[in-house]
Amino acid sequence: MRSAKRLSGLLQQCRPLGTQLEEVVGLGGVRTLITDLKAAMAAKIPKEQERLRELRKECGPKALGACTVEQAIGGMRGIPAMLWETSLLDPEEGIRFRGHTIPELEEKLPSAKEGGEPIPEGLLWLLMTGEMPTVDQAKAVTELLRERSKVPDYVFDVLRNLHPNTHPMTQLCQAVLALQVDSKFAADYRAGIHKSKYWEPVFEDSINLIAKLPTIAAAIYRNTYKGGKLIEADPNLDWAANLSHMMGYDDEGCLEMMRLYQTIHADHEGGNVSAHATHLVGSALSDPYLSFTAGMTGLAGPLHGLANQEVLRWLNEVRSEVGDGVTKEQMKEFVWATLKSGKVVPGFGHAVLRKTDPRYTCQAGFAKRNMPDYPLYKLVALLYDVVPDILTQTGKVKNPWPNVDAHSGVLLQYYGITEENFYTVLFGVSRSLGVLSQGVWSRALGLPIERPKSLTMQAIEDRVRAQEL
Ligand code: AMX
Repeated sequence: MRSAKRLSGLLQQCRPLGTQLEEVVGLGGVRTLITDLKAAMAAKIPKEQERLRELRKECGPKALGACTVEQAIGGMRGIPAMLWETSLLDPEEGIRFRGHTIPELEEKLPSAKEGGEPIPEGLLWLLMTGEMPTVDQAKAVTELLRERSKVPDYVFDVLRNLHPNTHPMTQLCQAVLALQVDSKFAADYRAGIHKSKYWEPVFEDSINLIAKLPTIAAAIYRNTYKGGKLIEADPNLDWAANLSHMMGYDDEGCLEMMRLYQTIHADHEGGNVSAHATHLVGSALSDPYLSFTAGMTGLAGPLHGLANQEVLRWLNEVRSEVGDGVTKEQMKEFVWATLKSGKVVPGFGHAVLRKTDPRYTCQAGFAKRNMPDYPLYKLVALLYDVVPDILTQTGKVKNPWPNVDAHSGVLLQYYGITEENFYTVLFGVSRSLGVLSQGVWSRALGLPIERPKSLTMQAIEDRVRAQEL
């Protein structure tokens, strides 16, 4: 239980930030009603720093698990070797964001309208502070992001001057790198900021970047597919709905879909390529623009985020070969043909999950509610009946069930966003919420530069031989 002294310490932490404070002391301790996200973070950080210090002191030498030769060679699967606070993945149950499952988020996060889909601003509050936000707190994040959403002209210039065939994910990376000139962390570091304060400019950079990503993504979309005619943000819309609006999609259903899409793609613990790359590069004290770009170049790989583009391409191949009324038998043949040609079935399998991805289930639920007769939805539902059995028959696939990417394209296609090469950009915008929130905590907790040990084959052979003697 927190002492009165501790509580007053927390309040002192927040006061200098000029926030109107309203704390309620209940059985669970302090539930903050502060609507300023940075002040809420400032109130949380000292307690978590203390918790980590204790953990290190008390449990530092304890083992979390061993590393086998197979794991060292096999992409470090299952080695518990990273601290990641914003989410945790259970192989059977799927992701929990700060302890909450996806169905819980759908129920508890504030929405833009009564009974509507959650808004990602609420999730950002949850990821940053660990607390489920009130409606006012989520609204304050919407405001914060709106205030910082203006994208400088030089970013648009960079985008306009790229080769017209530049992939949208490459464009996203270039635009984020162009923004890096404004990094507050890089400037403060040059000026000699004390390490106990790193988290503050990292927080500012992260919020600035998250705020600008919808405008950047929409500009990439409009430049690449709509002749470069950009659409201004609507000051009455929230962060995700504005992304849809600036892309040119104002249908109420599409706004709701975008809110849900941007919420569920945000985080998937720390070991996946985009999260780990962001974390690794950030550990060298590269600022959030540099580290997020590293994450995005990883998300652009077809075994990771680009799979949602690949799923659509693959479904289009099915449709052009077999037509819309494809039967179960025809689908089976198509899946086997894909495998026999040495390719993966995109949207299926996972390095950690061993059941259907709850992000898939959530999107399937949205499709069932909003587009039950859409042929592509039916086609993806047919895949669910066919693919897992075939992947199981190969005898080597550890998880034959669909992942998040198997379903997202269906939702986007339904609302007219048909350009599948763009899909991973939408994934990337959402991913910023998770990896940048963790980035703030990594600096607040003073996590060190990452530097695992590597070995040559000779060194592995020598170590194993030495154990056998
Ligand atoms: N289709 C065909 N083969 C598959 C497969 C699939 N969907 N999933 C796994 N396999 C194969 C692997 O390629 C590997 O074959 P190999 O031994 O010949 O190299 C074997 O099964 C064992 O792999 P695994 O341990 O089950 O999976 P993994 O951890 O090595 O890889 C993943 C995980 C996601 C890369 C893999 O399942 C895959 O390639 N899936 C298709 C691409 C995809 O949907 N990616 C998106 C994942 C979610 C995300 O990050 N956004």
